[in-house]
Amino acid sequence: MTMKREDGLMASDNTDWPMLIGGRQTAALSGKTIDVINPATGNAFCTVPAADADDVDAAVAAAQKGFAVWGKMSPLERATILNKAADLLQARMPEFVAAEVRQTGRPVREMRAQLARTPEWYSYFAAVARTYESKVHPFGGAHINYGRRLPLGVVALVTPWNHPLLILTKKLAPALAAGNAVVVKPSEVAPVTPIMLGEVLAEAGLPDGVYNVVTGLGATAGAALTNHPGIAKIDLTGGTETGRHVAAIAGKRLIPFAGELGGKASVVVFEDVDIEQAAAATLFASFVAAGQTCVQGARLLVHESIHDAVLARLTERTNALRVGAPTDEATQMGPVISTQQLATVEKYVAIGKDEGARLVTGGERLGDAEREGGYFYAPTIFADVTNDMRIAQEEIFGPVVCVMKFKDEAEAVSLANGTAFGLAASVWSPNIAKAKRVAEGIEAGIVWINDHHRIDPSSPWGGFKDSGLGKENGIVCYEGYTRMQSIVVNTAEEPFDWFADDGKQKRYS
Ligand code: TXE
Repeated sequence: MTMKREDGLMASDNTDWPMLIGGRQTAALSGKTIDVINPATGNAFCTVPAADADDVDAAVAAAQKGFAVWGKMSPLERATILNKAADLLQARMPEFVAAEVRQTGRPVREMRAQLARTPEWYSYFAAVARTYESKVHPFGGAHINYGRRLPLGVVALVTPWNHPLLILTKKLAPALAAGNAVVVKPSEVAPVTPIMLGEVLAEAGLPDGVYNVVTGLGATAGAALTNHPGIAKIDLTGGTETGRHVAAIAGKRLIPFAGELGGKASVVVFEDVDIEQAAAATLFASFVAAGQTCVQGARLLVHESIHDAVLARLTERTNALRVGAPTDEATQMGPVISTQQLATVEKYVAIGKDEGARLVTGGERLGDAEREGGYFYAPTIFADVTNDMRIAQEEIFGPVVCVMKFKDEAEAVSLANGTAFGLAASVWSPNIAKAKRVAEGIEAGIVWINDHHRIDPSSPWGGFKDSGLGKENGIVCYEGYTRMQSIVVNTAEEPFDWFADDGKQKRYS
C-alpha cells in the first residue's frame, strides 16, 4: 500500500526510525520497512524496520552480552542508572508526548497526563532493587536457609499500541531493576516511543545490549522472538488469543509467561450515587483513549431506579465530547488506531443493532472536513443490552459501551461476573460497606471503589480468568522477573555419616 507522507513533521521527528540492537541503531537485515500511520490523518509519518528471524537472533545475542554485564551489577549501580533514566525521561517529556500523540491518535491532554507518570516506574523499581530483602527460611536444626533472587536472563517484552510507552515501562522498569536484559517487540502500529526510549536509557548509562528493540509484525518478528531458545521469560500485553498462543509456546519451553490480555470491565453504579457524578464517572470509564484500553468500562451496570436519569445525562455529556485532532488542546477524544480497529467497531455496532440493543447515540464513522482521512468514530452508547449479547461479552476495544440495569446487589455482582474476562471493574456508592462487599465479590484482578482506571507503580495490576496471567507493578512483579535460589548451609560441628553403624538415630529430610 502506498501512503501519502505527512506534512508538517516536527524537527524532532525522524522519518526513518531504526531499531536498536546491542547499542547500535540498525535497519533490518532484509532492508524491509513498515510504514507507521498517524490515525488522525491516515497518512504515513515514518517507517521502522520490518525485522525477521535473523534480526531477532542478533538482538537476542546482543542481549545475552548485555546481560553478562548488567546481571552482575549491584542493585545500587542498577538503581543509579534507573533513577537517572527517570530524570532524563522527565526532561524529554514534551517530545515523547508529541510522538505518542502522533502514533496513537490519542489527545494531547490524555498523553501528557499519562506520560507524566512514567518516570515514577523507573524510580519506584530503582527503590525496590535497593531495598529488596532476601528471606531466611525456618529450615530448622543446624541449617541456615536463605533465598537469593537472581535475574532470569534475556526477557522478551511484547507490547501493544494503546499505551505504547506506559505499558512498555510497566514491564521494563521491573525487568531491568531485577538485572535482566530485554528484547522489546513493540506493536508494529505504534513503535516510535519504545525506540526513542533507547536514547534515554543509553544516556542514563545503561550498558549496550541491555535494552534492544526489534520492530516488525507479530507474525514474523514477534513469533521469532517468542520462539527464540535464548529467551528466559515472555511478558506480553495484547489480545487474549495472542496471549493464549504465546503462553503455549512458553509452556512448551517451561519458561515463565505473563500476559495482560483482553478485558470487558463493568462499572457498577448504585442508586445512592449522585446523577452528575455517575455521568462523569461512566463518561470517563467509557471514552478515555476512545475506549481502547483493557480496563475500559465497556459494561455500565446502573441501578434500575436511576438508570434512565444516568443514561440521559451520560448521553448529553457524550454528545458534547469534542472529537477531533489529537494535537488540539481542546480535543477530548481522538480517532481509533487503525482501519482494522475501525472495522471491528463497525462490525460490533452492526451486531448490537441486530441483537436488538437500542442505539442511543453514535453508531457512525465521523468524516467531516476537519477529520477527513482519520479513523474517527462517534462515541456510541447502546441501552437495553442483555448480558448474553455479543456486544456485552466480546472485547470491542473502541468507543462503544453497553448500558444494563440491575435491581439489587446480588444481581449487580452476578452481572459483573457474567463475562469470560476478569481484568478490572469499578463500584460506585457512597456506602463504603456495600461498595467493599460488592468489590470483594467481583472476580477481577483490579476493582476500584468510587474511581476507575487508576494506577500506581506499587499497585499490582493483572487479570483473572481470560484476562491473563501474572501481575505488573509492585514487589510481586519484581519477583516475577527473578528466579529464586534456596541456599541451605549446614552449620553443624558434628560430622554427618548416614551409613555409619554408630547406633544413632539420623535424619535426612
Ligand atoms: O493485538 P495483538 P492487536 C486486544 C483488543 C484488540 C485486539 C487486537 O481487543 O482489538 O487485541 O489488537 C504482537 N507472536 N488488545 O492486533 O495482535 C503484536 O505484534 C508474538 C488488548 O494490536 O495481540 C503486538 O506487538 N507476538 C490489549 C502485540 O503482540 C505477536 C492491547 C499485541 O498485538 C503475535 C492491544 C505472535 N503470533 C490489543 N501476534 C490490552 N490488554 O490492553 C501478535 N503479536
